[in-house]
Amino acid sequence: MKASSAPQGLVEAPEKTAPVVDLRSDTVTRPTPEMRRAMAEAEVGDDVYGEDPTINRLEQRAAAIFGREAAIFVPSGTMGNQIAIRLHTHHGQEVICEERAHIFNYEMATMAAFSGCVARPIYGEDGVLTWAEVKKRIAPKIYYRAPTGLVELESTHNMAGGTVYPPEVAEEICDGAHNAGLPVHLDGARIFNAAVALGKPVAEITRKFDSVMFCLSKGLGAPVGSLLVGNREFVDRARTCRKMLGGGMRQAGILAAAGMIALEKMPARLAEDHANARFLADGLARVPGIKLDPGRVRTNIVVFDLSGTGMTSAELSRRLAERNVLMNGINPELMRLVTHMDVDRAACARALETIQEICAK
Ligand code: TLP
Repeated sequence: MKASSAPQGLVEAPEKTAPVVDLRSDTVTRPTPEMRRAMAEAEVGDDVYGEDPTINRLEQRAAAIFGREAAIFVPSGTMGNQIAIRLHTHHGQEVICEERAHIFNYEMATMAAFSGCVARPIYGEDGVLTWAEVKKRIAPKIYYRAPTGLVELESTHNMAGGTVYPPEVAEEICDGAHNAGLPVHLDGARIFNAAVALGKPVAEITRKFDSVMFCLSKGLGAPVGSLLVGNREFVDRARTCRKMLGGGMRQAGILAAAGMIALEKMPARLAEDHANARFLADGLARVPGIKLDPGRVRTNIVVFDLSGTGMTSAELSRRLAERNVLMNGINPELMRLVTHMDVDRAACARALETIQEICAK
């Protein structure tokens, strides 16, 4: 057994060659043969000079798909979100977000380190906030209160189980925040999953946000990359900020070539991931000791409570990994699984059977 190199608390892919069902995240997908070919043949230039034609095409296409003036390619979703926070806020302000938000829990306090802001987290049922809740938490303009600088929403909401913002709820928050003089950023890492679940185009469901970050490297299957979209002035400033963070990537067209395929072709297959997640959720709901409402599973993420099984998530992860099924816990009671293009229905059925067998013992 090699020494573990996985981050603490997360299971590691086993060394065995038997087929692994990897449900840890949709970030684990490998580029398709078509993506690899496109990468090999990509026309490239120095993107820091704005001369990478493939990057330029990807950015223009992303802006068009979202109905915006401009977009910028960034190496990760985290960088895209943190650039947005930096550009929308000033040091000493608060950022309103849902308490399980990725920007608050999984981005290394960067909003404090880089933008000098603190989070004002609010619990929302299913990770979804409402204007009534947000409104109450906007800091009153009193000299001893840190002003609110930004409202941030996440859709789909990762840790709430891939939940989707109803467009009218998101729009009411955007309108209310704008009337209060506040910008709204969307962490839309999985916004194409939300769009598929709603049956509406991404441009429509994101139209009122000031900026949107979305990832190519999650359900869309690209190896690397995210985009930040907004108006021209915002994206021009984002370019400077990306450079500050070391995100100027030179011949990045190699990545954009795969990203272009992800953007154009992969949204059409996300419904399959959603159906697989629902299949898993339906099966899991029948396992004694596991608690979840399969009706709430609308995209590719399933979060379930396993405390009734007497196992912790770490123990279940370990026992599953011994049988080549990979899944991570969110905390000792909650487990998350994520479907994606590299796990088909048969693989999901095997994962489910393995959980059923372990829980029956
Ligand atoms: N999410 C990862 C982990 O960091 C938890 C995952 O496996 O789901 N926003 C959301 C909603 C995300 O889920 C993620 C990544 C990000 C932003 C950050 O994207 P990257 O990993 O590209 O920095």
